Amino acid sequence: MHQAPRLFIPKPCLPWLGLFLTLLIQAQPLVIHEDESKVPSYKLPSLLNMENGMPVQTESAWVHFRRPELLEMFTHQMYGAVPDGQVSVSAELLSEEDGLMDGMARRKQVLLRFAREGSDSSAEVHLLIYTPMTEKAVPAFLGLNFYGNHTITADKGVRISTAWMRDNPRQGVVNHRSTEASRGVLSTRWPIETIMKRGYGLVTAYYGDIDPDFDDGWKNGIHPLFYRQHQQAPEVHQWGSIAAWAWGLSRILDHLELEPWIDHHRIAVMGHSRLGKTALWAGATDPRFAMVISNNSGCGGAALSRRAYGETVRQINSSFPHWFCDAFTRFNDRESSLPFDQHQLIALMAPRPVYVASAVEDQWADPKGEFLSAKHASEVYRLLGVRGIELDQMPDLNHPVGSRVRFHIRSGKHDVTDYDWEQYLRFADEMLPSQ
Ligand code: GTR
Repeated sequence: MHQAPRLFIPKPCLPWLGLFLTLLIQAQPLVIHEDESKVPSYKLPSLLNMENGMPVQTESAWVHFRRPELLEMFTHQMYGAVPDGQVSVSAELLSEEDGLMDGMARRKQVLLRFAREGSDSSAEVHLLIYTPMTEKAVPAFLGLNFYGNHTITADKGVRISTAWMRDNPRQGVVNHRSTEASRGVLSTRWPIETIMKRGYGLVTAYYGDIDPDFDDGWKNGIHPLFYRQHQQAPEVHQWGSIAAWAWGLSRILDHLELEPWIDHHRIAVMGHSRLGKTALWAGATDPRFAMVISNNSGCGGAALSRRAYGETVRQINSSFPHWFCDAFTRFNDRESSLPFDQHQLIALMAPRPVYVASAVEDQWADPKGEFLSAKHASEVYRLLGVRGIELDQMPDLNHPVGSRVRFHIRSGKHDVTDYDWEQYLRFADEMLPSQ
């Protein structure tokens, strides 16, 4: 009888062989495309059928059954659950000044301190609040920023952040710390004077105050405040950084409920890119946000995962292993087996107004996938008796479409521009009218 040849591997070589095979697998090139013809055929999971197949035909069935079911799936399979834990928050007013911007605006800086009894960890979040000098409380935009509050304005009264930052010498961040040179470097993204003139407040905080944006094994930021004894890292279904930033937005909203010049019933949460993903998750988890704005949020935000166009699930989990919960890696290269897709995330905002904005040169974020999400989510808005997006095709450039779900694709790159803000302000004028 013929015997199969046996491969003899000396025992001491086995660990090296294992390492070699692991490296070989990891070295597989990631298949990333920005080519419409390579989008796999896919079927989106249903919005208006329960997981057991039961149709969802009434507002009550959506509110009480389908919405919680979807929220639960996104929580445990993607963004991660916030663990139980009693964290105390205290607020300290650091400064308050009136009559800024030719007498038009006031500025407040408030420090929120998070602590937990028995834990050495704590976190400090610096809020920057601008409001117009009106006599009544105003609606406001709330958004996290990428490099500290002082980068959104040249206003010298704004404290320079001392927190850890991603290095960026061009923007005045050296050795992971901001310098005076970083003041105002991102001001084009925050047209504060226009926002004030239009009668809105603007509230921001540095996202790294809540959780520094790097994979540090979960030692810093807000996560350790929630650990049980001897716990070192979040569990497989527990929160990543995006969920932590979104949690931080909700805590800021708690504080805004106490701010006399802000109408906390009319807060639009907005964010760009990874912070656009964060704004969407904040809107999904906290219905107190009256409006949600996603600017170029892409993969893990507004873009449909199943299209695998531009950034994919594997790519995002590899580049940013700390953004989502560990369970999300199970869907690397397996987008079609995700039990949900991002149109369902947008639908979690319904019937609140939601704006999804794309840019034509931001193919990495898959503008078409962002449009399709917004469009499909509109099915739930219809069920709830309001209009979303009725259009089937991507609209022309710089031509916003939709009612309570609105979308535009503008010319230009991955960024937040005056054009974007003009649309958000108009949307807010329409959807957050004064009471
Ligand atoms: C990219 C990432 C995107 C987006 C962006 C950003 O590197 O691939 O998902 O979030 O960063 O936040 O600027």
